[in-house]
Amino acid sequence: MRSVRIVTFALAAALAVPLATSTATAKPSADHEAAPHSNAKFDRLRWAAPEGFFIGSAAAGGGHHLEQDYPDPFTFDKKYRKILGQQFNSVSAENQMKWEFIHPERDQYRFEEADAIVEFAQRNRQAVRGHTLLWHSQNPDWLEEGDFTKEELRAILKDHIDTVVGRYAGKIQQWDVANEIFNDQAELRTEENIWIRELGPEIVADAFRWAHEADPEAKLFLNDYNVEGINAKSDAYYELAQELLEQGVPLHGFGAQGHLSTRYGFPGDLQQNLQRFADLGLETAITEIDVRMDLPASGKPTKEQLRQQADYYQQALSACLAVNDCNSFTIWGFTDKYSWVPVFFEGEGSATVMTERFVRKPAFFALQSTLKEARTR
Ligand code: 9MR
Repeated sequence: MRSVRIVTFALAAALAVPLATSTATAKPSADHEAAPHSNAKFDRLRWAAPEGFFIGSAAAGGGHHLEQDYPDPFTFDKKYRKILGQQFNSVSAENQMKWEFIHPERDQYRFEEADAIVEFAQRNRQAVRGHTLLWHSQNPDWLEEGDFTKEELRAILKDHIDTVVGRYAGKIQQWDVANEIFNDQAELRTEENIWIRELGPEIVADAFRWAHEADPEAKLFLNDYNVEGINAKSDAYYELAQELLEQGVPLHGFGAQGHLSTRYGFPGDLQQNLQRFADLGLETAITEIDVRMDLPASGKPTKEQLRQQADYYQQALSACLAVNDCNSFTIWGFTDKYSWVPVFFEGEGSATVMTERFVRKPAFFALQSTLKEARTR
């Protein structure tokens, strides 16, 4: 499915003046995009961050990108790679470690792209978030449509976890072991999720155990969307987390993805929600934040929309910074050029912190100043 991409080049001109103020050399013109990415260390998000705090971005590639008319962003967009390396001290594989990508045939793994991300991260002294091992989506046809016995399926999952987690052992900071296992009614996805459907809910605990055996250093996470606030779905995770911990399952963290929209209010109880997981002894993380909006006919967000977006990013980051052991905050891409949002939500977009031409939006500066403030506290 191809869909319309909203072109927001005009934004560069509109935002040039206010956004250029942080660097003395920035020229107030549409093509000043080269200037703001100065080499000044303190100008970068990763250097603004407090000691031990990880500010990350998805590394764009695979998934919806395969249907767009540009080459693989992480592999081929030099400017994109440069900013990814400079600004962030954590990266997540947007699609490159998902089953359909990394395990396209039963007896065939495809590691090139995932290897490249891990190597890039090591070169740039970045942590890596691994995503993901047990999910209902983006599974290869050979798996979803295969005719396997329960024993075979169990062995397939264990082999996958041993192989993928084992390959990057010691190099992945956090793994999203189980992704989106509850639906929006806060029920376990007992039909959609092949593993839970065929092997029962206990398979979730096994996935954590196998991942832990394969890489005892990696922190193992549950991860989902619409679990930012306290609601039925995050309650379901809270209960599950307690059960797993009581059983001695190596569960270490809870990730709230953070796919927010200005259509809905900011989840004001985010901090309180993260805190209750922290109180269980878990780490927490914001793993995939973006803040989409309904774009006007011009395709260009208004100043007020950008201000509101900056406020959402800032509030989310502040909530994480306020909770002990919320040490990782990842944005789901840093540029609108490669955002999944316009591809999946017609009429919505501008969800990331930089325009398609890498011009920083108010949201970028909101993150930067919030990090700096936390560092100097
Ligand atoms: O950003 C990803 C996009 O490229 C893929 O096409 C899409 C397919 O489902 O998945 C996107 O990433 C998702 C992530 O893996 C899990 N949480 C929701 C993210 C946005 O859909």
